[in-house]
Amino acid sequence: MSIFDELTRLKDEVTSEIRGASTLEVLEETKIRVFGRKGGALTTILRGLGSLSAEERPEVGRQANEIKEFLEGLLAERQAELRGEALEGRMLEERIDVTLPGCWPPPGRIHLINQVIRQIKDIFRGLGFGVIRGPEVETDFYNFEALNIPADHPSREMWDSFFLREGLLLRTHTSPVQVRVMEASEPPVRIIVPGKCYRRDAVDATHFWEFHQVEGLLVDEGVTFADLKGTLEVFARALFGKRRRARFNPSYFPFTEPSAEVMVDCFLCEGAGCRMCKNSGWIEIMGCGMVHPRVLSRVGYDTERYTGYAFGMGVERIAMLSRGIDDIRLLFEGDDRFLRQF
Ligand code: 2U9
Repeated sequence: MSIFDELTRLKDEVTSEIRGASTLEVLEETKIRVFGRKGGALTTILRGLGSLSAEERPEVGRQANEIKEFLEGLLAERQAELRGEALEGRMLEERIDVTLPGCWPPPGRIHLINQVIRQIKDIFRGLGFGVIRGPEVETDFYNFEALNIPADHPSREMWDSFFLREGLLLRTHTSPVQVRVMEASEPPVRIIVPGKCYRRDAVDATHFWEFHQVEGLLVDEGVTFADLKGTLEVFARALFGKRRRARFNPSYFPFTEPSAEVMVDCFLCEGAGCRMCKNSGWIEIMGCGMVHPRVLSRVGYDTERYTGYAFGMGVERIAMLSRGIDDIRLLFEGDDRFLRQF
């Protein structure tokens, strides 16, 4: 076979190979086989030009180069075609429907405890009380001494505490904040103090080592137990319903005298007796009393001129009563299946 026939055959063969290449990989193999520097069919022919006779060389060279250019053009064309097809395939495969509804990040919500705190705050704001917060780490003085709870006095047993280093502890109630406010200002004082408190209580359905309180304090000239009763009855009705009645049972706290626990008639059975009120018709919602004169004089208030009342409630208790929850631990577990109900 003459060298010209060989060139023609190569051209025909490679042309149909390129046209028939179904993938870029197959095309690449063909390219290497024909144009590869080492052992490429066309490369070998071009390299061999030197050994041809002087008459043959120019014509063979011309034809070989022509074929080279032709095949290179064809290869590039087919490559572009295959690339286009591959891209189209990927576009089809990865097509997204932008009209489908997106996935919705669940919006956060306010924890039930903070919902109840807000409710309580709103009611007392409407009655002219300011809202104050204070430190959760306290000194023995502010948590106990200033509140007429001396060291070694049996009444300290009412508050099992978490003690920190050197006389510091986690506050067992928010009362130290009221002491600090009284120290810093003269009457009239009219505040409520919401916040977290800590007690070393054994955990059960109604006790947890951390909990929330809202306490209140009002000090002014001429404040009486009647003001306390009227205010807390208004509060109880705002929270538990217009028809509620409040009752005050005698109690004891070192920082108030006299002291009382506040009962409302059961909002479930209207006082007839049920599981909620343990058949008594009444539910205890908070404690209160007239601020002990010793607490007032400790902060330098003139006890001849000023009297005051104070009250305190456990927010978890209020939340559980009003929402029918029977285990306080549910409020601290952070399980959204429970919390999202509220
Ligand atoms: C000052 C003076 C008096 C706050 C008061 C109560 C009654 C009370 C309990 C309710 C449930 C605590 O969370 S609980 O266990 N609290 O019954 N708290 S009077 O008296 C004060 C506070 C501060 C300076």
